[in-house]
Amino acid sequence: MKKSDRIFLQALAGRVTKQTPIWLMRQAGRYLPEYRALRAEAGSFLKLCFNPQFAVEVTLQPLRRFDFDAAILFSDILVVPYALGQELDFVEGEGPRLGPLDRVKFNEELFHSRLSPVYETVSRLRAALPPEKALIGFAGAPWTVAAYMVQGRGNGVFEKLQNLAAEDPAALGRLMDTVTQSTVEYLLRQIGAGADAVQIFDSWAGLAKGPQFDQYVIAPTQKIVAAIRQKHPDIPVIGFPRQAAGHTAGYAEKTGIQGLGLGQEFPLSERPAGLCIQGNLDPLALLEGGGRMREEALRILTEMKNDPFIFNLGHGVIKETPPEHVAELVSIVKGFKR
Ligand code: 1CP
Repeated sequence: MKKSDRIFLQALAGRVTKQTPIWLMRQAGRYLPEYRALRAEAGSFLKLCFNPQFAVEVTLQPLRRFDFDAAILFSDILVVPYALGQELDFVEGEGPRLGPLDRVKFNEELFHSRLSPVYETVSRLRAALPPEKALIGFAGAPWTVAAYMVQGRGNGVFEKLQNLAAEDPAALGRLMDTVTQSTVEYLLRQIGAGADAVQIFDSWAGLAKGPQFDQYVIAPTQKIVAAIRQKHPDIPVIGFPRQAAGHTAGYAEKTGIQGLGLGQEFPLSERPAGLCIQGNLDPLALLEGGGRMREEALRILTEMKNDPFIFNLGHGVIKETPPEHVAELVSIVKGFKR
């Protein structure tokens, strides 16, 4: 068994694999009772992220239940602002809260020392995973991370980010540069510790309008991809520019990514060519299960039959999702002959 035998990596290398590889965004998390138990034991979400023993266990939980082809490091995109010196707290039942921006600064030593438990988690994971399973590292894209940093929380609108872009683009540019530089460092360390691929989550790419899209979504992502390719030409990068709509093809072409994550709203018939596609099943179909889930999964599998493709959702697993639906989805995907 060689690394190149990992079916997930074959798809990213542009091969049409006999079976369709599958993993799910947020495959570790609150829909699993064993996650909720460990989360309670750890006491807080951040303690879970920064304790390698807990983080390894939570990452592996979904793979013990389901035949996924990849594990994704258990962490969060907001550990980067934290490592840059911004206060971070996850409020029970509400979500992340970040402190003021004035202390944010890239101090290389402090940054890596704060994130060292994450690197330790990655290296333990690679050692623990069976050879046929890939390990995905990740980070938020600079635009999405900056959105939380400027807004101080998630609200889906991020009006403070929009105001900063309009009123002080130079300040936003400096913040984006800091986040871009530190994200490169962070992903290179994850790769050094054993990540087989990395995903860049740009969950709020859809908020970048007109010329903002090239400036704030494509350009920083292109820099990150180029820096990774320079040091690790064999490590694929998956970009997930959620709700990028008409900007999606330009993103795929200009950033230099090997894999493109598509949300459920993106029509597969309009997918860009020349790279591996990932995603697209509506998380609500998985929540509902039964006939609707089967029909939608088979529609996607059939449409992607002759292309390099990784099965996934268009966004994360919803926390009310019954785990049995996930088991059934995996068996539908694995049973589909290409
Ligand atoms: O237990 C809990 O209460 C915490 C819930 C939770 C979990 C399970 C959060 C808080 N983060 C995570 C893990 C996580 N986050 C992973 C782990 C790996 C996996 O997928 O299994 C990943 C990849 C993320 C990435 C992430 N965090 C994104 C990008 C993907 C997406 O969902 O769009 C974003 C936007 C975040 C921020 C965040 N972290 C947590 C929450 C609730 C949020 C969203 C905040 C908001 O906008 O309201």
